[in-house]
Amino acid sequence: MHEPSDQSLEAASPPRPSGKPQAQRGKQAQPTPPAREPSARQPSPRHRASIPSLRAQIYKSHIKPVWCPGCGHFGVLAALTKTLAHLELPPERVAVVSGIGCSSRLPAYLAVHGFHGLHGRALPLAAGLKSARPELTVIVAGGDGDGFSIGGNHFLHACRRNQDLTYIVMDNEVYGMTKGQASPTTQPDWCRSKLTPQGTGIRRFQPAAIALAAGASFIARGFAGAPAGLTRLLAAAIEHPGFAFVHVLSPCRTFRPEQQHWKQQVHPCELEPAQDLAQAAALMQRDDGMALGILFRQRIPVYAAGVAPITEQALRQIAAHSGALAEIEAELCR
Ligand SMILES: Cc1ncc(C[n+]2csc(CCOP(=O)(O)OP(=O)(O)O)c2C)c(N)n1
Ligand code: SF4
Repeated sequence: MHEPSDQSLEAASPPRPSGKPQAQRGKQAQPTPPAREPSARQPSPRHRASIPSLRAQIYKSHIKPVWCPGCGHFGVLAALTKTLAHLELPPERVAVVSGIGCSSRLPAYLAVHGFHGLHGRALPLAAGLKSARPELTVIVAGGDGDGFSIGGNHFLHACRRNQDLTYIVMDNEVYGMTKGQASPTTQPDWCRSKLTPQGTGIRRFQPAAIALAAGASFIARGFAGAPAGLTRLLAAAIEHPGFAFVHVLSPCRTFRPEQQHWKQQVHPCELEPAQDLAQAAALMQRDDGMALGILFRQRIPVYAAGVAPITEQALRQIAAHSGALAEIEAELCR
């Protein structure tokens, strides 16, 4: 896990405007950051309009992305740093957790806490982190391969658990990092991979509809090529109390060059965000996969895993059972 640099911590803790509601995730009572003396870095009111883009820089690490030129993931990185700046989240209060893939490199490029985990295992890692450190804003990032293939099981359960996490999936309908194999969201007749020269012939995974069916309380779709809209969606997702899933169409320039046409194909979602399941299900049925916006939003209880302190009594119970457990183990290993 890497930690935000001292410089970013220093630069990134502006006093929260007193009237602003505590919009941070976690919604637990949070200590107010100590007031800071005005510093030379604070712009004059005359320059205030440029604050978001200037401040977004402090969330970027010194590491230069190794993504191919034109990769959609650049747009997601830019939108995310702008979102963090817009929400005025101090870097030391944010953690970005990922799995493996080009998209999963995201934490390295951010100056917030980061954990680059195992393929498909970002969500359970993030669930553990959020349970142990509920005051953190925990953002999970990865690709369609990472999240819907090897990590598909975790996706379903994260949706239904409704823990306060934001999950950004950068969907390019391909495994970019391993040189272009079909992923669960690839069209069945896509035959440009040597592994599937005649296509997979398998129906596509429908991320938004599956998230709805699995119980996600916030579902949105953004486009990496429209960073302003994506920034608004990410801000809404981070502020949503509960599991917020943001499906981002993020083209792979190298293995899916035809995705450059997505710019002409995306369109705004036709409806206000659906709030009841039947309305959302009807919207999903008509969804062409290119509609951008908040598709579903619902307030339901947020799962908050109280990390129960281990009591004396619990320890005694464990000790009492350990003899029996040892016997079972010996029986099984015989
Ligand atoms: C357990 C395991 N299986 C397979 C891999 C190989 N692998 C690394 S990244 C990846 C897929 C990445 O695709 P995606 O998540 O869609 O991200 P992208 O690279 O397209 O951004 C695979 C299969 C691995 N690292 N670990
Ligand atoms: S292979 Fe595709 S997903 Fe990976 S960095 Fe290159 S363009 Fe992006």
